Amino acid sequence: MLRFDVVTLFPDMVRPVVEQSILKRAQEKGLLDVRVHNLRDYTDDRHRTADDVPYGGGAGMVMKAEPIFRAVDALTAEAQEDGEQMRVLFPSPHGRPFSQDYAQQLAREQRRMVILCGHYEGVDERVRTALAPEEVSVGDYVLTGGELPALILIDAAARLVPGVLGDPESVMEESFSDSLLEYPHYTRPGLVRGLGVPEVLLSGHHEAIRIWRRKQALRSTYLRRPDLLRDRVLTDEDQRLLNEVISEGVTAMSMRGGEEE
Ligand code: 4FV
Repeated sequence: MLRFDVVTLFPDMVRPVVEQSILKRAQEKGLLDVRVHNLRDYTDDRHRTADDVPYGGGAGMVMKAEPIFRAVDALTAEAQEDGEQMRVLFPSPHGRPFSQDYAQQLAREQRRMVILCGHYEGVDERVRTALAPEEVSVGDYVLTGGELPALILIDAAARLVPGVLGDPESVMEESFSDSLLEYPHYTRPGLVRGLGVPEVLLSGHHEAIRIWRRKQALRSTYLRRPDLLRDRVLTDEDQRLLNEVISEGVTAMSMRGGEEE
C-alpha cells in the first residue's frame, strides 16, 4: 500500500482531488492511503500563524519553520509507533526533475512519504538545513504552492501501483513507459465531423494493429520529442519502422515542395 502524508496550509486544495476517480478507488481498494494534514494544526499561537515577513525585507511572506518541524516530528513519532519508516519529499523549483522513472520509483516505495507543501515565497531555509528533505521539481516554472506538485507526484505514482488501473496492460504501453510518446487512440463513433478511423484499427488484425501503433508512437516521438530517441537503442523492428517514418516524412516534405510543417 502506497502511503502519502501531505502537509499543507490548504488541505482543501488536496483532499477533493484524491477523493475522485482512480485515486478514490485506489484508496477504497487499500492500494493507496493519502492523509492530508493542516499545517495550522501545528502552530502554537491563537492566530495559528504559519507564515511571516521575510528577514531582510522583500515582497511576500515566508512559511515559518517551527510548524513544519512540529508536523514532521508528529508524523515521525506516529510512523515509529507503527514501526514504519518515513521519506520526506519537498516539491520545489530547486529539486531533481520529476519523471516517469521517478514516478515508478515512488510507486515501489515501502516507506511512508511525507510531502511538505511550500506556499507564498517559500519556506524558511532552516527547513532545508534541519530536515534535508528530498527536493523534486515538476518543471522549470514557478507555482503559488507545492500542493499541485504534491498531487502530481501522488497521481503519477499511484497509477503505477498494480491493481490501481483496471488493466495493467495500459501502464505497459503508455507514453514514457519505454520513453516513447503514445500512439493515437480512437473510439466510437467511426465517423466524427467527417473524420474517420484508420482502417487497420477496424481490421481485427492484431499484429498489423500492434505494428501500426508502434510506428505511430515512433513517428510522434520523432516529430515532437526527438530528444527521447537520441540515446536510445532501437530494436531492428523499431529502426525499420523509424526509417519508414523518416522516408515517408521526407517524401511528404518533397511532395509539399520542401516547405516546413
Ligand atoms: C514548484 C515547482 C514550485 C515555489 C514557491 C511554491 C513554488 C512556492 N514545486 N516544482 N516548479 N513551487 O514552483 O515543484 O512556495
